[in-house]
Amino acid sequence: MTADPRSLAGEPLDDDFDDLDFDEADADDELDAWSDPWAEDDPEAGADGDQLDLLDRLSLKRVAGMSTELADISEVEYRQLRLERVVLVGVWTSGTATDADNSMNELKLLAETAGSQVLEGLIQRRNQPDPATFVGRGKVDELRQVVIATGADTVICDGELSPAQLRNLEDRIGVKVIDRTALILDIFAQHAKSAEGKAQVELAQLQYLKQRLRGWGESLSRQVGGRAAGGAGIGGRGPGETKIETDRRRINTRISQLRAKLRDLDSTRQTKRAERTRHRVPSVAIVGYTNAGKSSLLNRLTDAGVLVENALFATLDPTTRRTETPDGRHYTLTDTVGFVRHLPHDLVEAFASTLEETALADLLVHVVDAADPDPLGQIRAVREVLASINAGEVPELIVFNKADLADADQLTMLRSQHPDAVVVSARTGAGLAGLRTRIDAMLPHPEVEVRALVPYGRGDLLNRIHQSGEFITTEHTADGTRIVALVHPDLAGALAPYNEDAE
Ligand SMILES: Nc1nc2c(ncn2[C@@H]2O[C@H](COP(=O)(O)OP(=O)(O)OP(=O)(O)O)[C@@H](O)[C@H]2O)c(=O)[nH]1
Ligand SMILES: [Mg+2]
Repeated sequence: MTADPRSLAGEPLDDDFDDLDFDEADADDELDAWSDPWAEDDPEAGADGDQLDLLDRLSLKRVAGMSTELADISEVEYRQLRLERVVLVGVWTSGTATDADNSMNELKLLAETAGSQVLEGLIQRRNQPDPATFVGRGKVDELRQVVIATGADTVICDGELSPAQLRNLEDRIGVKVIDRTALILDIFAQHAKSAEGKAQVELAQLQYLKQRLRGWGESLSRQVGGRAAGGAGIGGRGPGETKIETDRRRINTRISQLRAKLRDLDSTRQTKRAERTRHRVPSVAIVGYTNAGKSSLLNRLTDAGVLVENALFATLDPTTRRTETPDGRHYTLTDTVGFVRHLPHDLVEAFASTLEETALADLLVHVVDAADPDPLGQIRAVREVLASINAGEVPELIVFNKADLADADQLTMLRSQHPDAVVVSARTGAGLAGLRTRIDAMLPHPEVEVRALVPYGRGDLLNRIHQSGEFITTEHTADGTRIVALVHPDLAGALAPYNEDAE
């Protein structure tokens, strides 16, 4: 493999790891000092509704990142991310020291969710990441020393690295280096359960991998092409083809297969959606930062029994449940994948059909973890993703969750910043009645006012009004039920024979 043309040795030590870093002397203390919001397992953790597939999830925990089909593509070099003992590295370019800390803590949670043990965290203050080595070039040796001292087998960088950065760092440090994007993709791969989820994740991984084929180490040297190598395989293009080209071609083939499969799966979803639209069932999408309590809230509101876990990206596959407003109007609630700062673009693209549900919802219930160190930052990050999936215009109801955990000052601050928000605890159930009422108020309301005398034989019509419309008055008479109600046009049509307007 060609070395980076710029020699990395002998660069001036123009930048230092900041105070925040955990340099060798006090590394252990610093690491211990990290506030770890998940450090103590909460004995009540099972209390947010039934979780049908928790055991299933636990038993899946250590399964490596890539699916079997992929192993085929990657006799090459796709590295299964068996992250074991890792050192985290961040470059702090802007924002406060607290922001930098939060970002590293989040990286730590991501790494732990992927199943690795975090040995050390280093952060460097710099105007921008070094184009060749991410951290300053002078710092790479220092990083290498930390890796040796701790016995780490992987370095995880807090950002998206270019292929050249990955290659340079691996060459200089001598262990596997991955970036935040690969880490998130790995968690998604571990957590995907449905056929669609798996295909979406694999697609995103391949897109990511395709850009980085050259970044994956020395075994990707030029292969001896064609017959010289002992006979060209089917599809081999003869002498001179590089292994990278073959791999890229196979990846492209797999990508097309996955796209076709996802299109098929999407048509099933479209059918279901069309059904709901036809019946005028309003839809509410639960969105929010990962681990905010979206699934807990869905369980609380509907007894859905979906997985709740103190882990990032516990939910990947959408779950939709029917529920009703306090006065009996039906609507659907959908829980789906959580967001994160800098959600990898490949993932957003691969999950387009899942995320489309969100863009087409009548209302977004945006769940925010009120006990997080930076809830307002989470709101911004979620809104950015929403805008990127064309859901920026859907009406949004902010729900501050985990009110039982959040401190009173923070809640006061959040309330003043977002006076229209609802404060709840999915754990204790506090505020949920109020939330239902607010959802009801914000759902689209049926627009046609009808006055009709519905004969007693047509209880079905009254039932439809109950489920999709709103009664204003009802009066039982000898000839039937006299009603004034708001309904959708199709139901107004069905009621037309009994209309009393014409009198
Ligand atoms: N104390 C407290 N913990 C909560 C509350 N709601 C949820 N949790 C916990 O927060 C963690 C995450 O909850 P989930 O419902 O899985 O969160 P999510 O938003 O669906 O997360 P992802 O699917 O991973 O994005 C779990 O450990 C829950 O037990 C709450 O109101 N109070
Ligand atoms: Mg969830």
